[in-house]
Amino acid sequence: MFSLFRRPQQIKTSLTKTRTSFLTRLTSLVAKNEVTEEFWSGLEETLIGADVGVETTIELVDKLRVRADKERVRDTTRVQAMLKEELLALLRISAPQSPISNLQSPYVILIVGVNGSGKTTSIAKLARYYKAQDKKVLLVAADTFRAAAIDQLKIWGQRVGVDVVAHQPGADPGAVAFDAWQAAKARHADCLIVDTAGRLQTKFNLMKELEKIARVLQKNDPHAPHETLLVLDAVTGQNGLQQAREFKKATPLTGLILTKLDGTAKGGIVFAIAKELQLPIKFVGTGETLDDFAEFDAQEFVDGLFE
Ligand SMILES: Nc1nc2c(ncn2[C@@H]2O[C@H](COP(=O)(O)OP(=O)(O)OP(=O)(O)O)[C@@H](O)[C@H]2O)c(=O)[nH]1
Ligand SMILES: [Mg+2]
Repeated sequence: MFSLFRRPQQIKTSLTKTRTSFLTRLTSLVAKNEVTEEFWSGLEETLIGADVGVETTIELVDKLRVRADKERVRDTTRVQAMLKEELLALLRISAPQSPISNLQSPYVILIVGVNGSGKTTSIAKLARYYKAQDKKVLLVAADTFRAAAIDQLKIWGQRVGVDVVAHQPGADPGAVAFDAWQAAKARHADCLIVDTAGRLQTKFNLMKELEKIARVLQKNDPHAPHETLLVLDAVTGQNGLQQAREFKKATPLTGLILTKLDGTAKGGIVFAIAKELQLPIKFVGTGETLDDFAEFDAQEFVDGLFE
């Protein structure tokens, strides 16, 4: 939809590392041209190697075997085509992007994730994304745990040209969020994006803090936050999936931002995430600059793996 934001082939380009390793292995399997036991176990290894995950891989390959039997498929290239179809089907839960409704002003997006996953950078990218749609965006520095985190968000705010609401380091993140919501209302902002801490003394504290921020926002608007997006670093692969499970237990997530797709050969994690968490991937980070951000597109993603 907002094509001004998407460079052609952006997702495909960011998948270079994943494709190089996945497609090389797949191509040599398919070249043998025989659907044998060895072929199936090779396919399993290839998928697990791309970090599709053991559970998701086994289910996928079982499904393909049943289909191949039923449709009397002997040809490996046909199996490859079936694999592409099944991978795409796994991603079909991906919801449409998050259109900002004028009815929910401000539209509140809470950004959560472990430290270093790319939250603050993604917030800057997201701010720019909505700004490009003529939305007025306000950022909230609710990661008050690290002094540098507040400064970092302010610098991004300046670069993107959006205001940042911040308190002193160590301040109560709930109080910052409360004030920021009031400021957003007074300034007629369309969208409020909340940066949160990725690390506190304990994981328990972190989850409690996220709950508290949400609760405080709800004092202003019972429907806030309208979105809670988990930022996940694709490089961390299956560990990222474990983090996602923990966040999902603590906060009602509405979707994911998958960062650093450009830095990993394990882009197959996308399938494990979709399958296991049943959460849509809404955006992907494809590099370190503001431009390196795209709406997730299942078709482009799967095409990018095979071409
Ligand atoms: N290559 C690449 N690097 C990224 C991407 N997104 C973020 N990064 C880098 O990842 C590092 C951490 O990003 P931050 O945005 O500071 O992460 P954070 O989650 O806010 O970290 P904390 O505030 O410590 O919790 C930075 O060096 C970013 O430039 C991406 O899509 N691709
Ligand atoms: Mg940060």
